[in-house]
Amino acid sequence: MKPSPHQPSDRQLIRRSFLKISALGCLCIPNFLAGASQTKSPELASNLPDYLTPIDQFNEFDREKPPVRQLSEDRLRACGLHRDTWQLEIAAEPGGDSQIGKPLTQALGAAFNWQRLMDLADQHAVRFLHVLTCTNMPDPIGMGLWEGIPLREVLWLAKPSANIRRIQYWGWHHEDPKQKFVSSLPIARVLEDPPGELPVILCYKLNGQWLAPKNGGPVRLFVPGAYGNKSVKWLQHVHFSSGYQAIDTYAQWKNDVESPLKTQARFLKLPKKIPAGTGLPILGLAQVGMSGLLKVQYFIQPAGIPSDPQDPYWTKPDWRDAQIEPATTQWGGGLPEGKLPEVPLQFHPQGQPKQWPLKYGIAFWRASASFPTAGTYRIGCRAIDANGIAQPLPRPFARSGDNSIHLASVTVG
Ligand SMILES: Nc1nc2c(c(=O)[nH]1)N[C@H]1C(S)=C(S)[C@@H](COP(=O)(O)O)O[C@H]1N2
Ligand SMILES: [Mo]
Repeated sequence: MKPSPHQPSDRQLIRRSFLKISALGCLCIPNFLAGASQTKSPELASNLPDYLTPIDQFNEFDREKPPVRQLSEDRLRACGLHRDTWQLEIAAEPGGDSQIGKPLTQALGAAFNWQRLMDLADQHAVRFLHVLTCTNMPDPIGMGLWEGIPLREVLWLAKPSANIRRIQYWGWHHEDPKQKFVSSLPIARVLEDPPGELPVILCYKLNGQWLAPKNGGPVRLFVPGAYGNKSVKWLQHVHFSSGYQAIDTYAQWKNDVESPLKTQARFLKLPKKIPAGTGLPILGLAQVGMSGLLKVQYFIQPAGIPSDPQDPYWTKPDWRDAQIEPATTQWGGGLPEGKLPEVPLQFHPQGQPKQWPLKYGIAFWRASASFPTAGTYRIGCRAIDANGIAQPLPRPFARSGDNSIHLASVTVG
């Protein structure tokens, strides 16, 4: 199927423009900076943003028409987008040969609901910190503390027994087939986790609050290690399938939907212009993908130097190490006193992270540059993953996660 013509690109969908030139004349990613106190001094980079993005500052995708955030409470109830009315149907794919002992469907009066979810949550609730990123957006959507129960706890209630290779799942979509957004996963990803890997969850809380409709609530799937397209919002249907292909809507739009999260670095706050003779404070954000994060680097060169077509991955500039910020104890994100509510899976019982930077999290980084003469400079940054491989390698292709090198320009004098 071709991408339908009414389908705007991911970049057009984002409601608020993500990269803005702020009133301070600096390149800013507003959602990550909203928590940082703003200052007009040259020490722009001295305050770090919240590690967790406040809920109202997550960027939103408005693919649904009309958008879910505009629906009245009554309408939300009628659509099953309220905790009192939400239902999840779990069945075999019609026409397929998957064998399920106990389909959880509305027709059988057996659909899974909020009360059953909460009963399971008493025993099985887990939390983890994870960045949400769209495949085709250079900057993350937000960094969240997600809570839910492992999806497998619910799938087993349906007594699946044979001919199952994948699950397919989708959410509420105005009952308009053109708006249906289906994703799929290999059944193994749901049933079993390698030690230390995070489970696929039915997610009902973000940053300690019930998941709001605009963030995919009351229940969305959250698939750790994947880009956002696997984390279907307003989840209402799961099918077991013996199919072996990713039938995802997002794949039909020409995306690589099986791509694990990539490691990459971005500038967060960078003045466009600084007086001659002053240093340049640089604040950046790194996204920690499947292969971890060893370090972040930056280069500065006169803007007049032409880019080298023989060096598309910018390996030749004089790269220097930046400094990665250590773990915080004030996580922000609207949590009371910035404290994590209960111990997330990636943390020791005493509350420290088991590793830093957190895999599938973000890390802030800083550098301070000085310039010999006035002029316009090109500045770039990149991440080196824990295997020692520099961004955008080892996976430089588009449509599998944007990790192109972030370039910017700074005028001195
Ligand atoms: N139901 C539904 N879920 C969806 C989508 C969608 O269009 N419909 N888009 C996906 C994509 S491509 C991304 S990147 C994330 C974005 O999550 P957000 O809207 O919470 O930022 O949602 C995913 N889940
Ligand atoms: Mo996306």
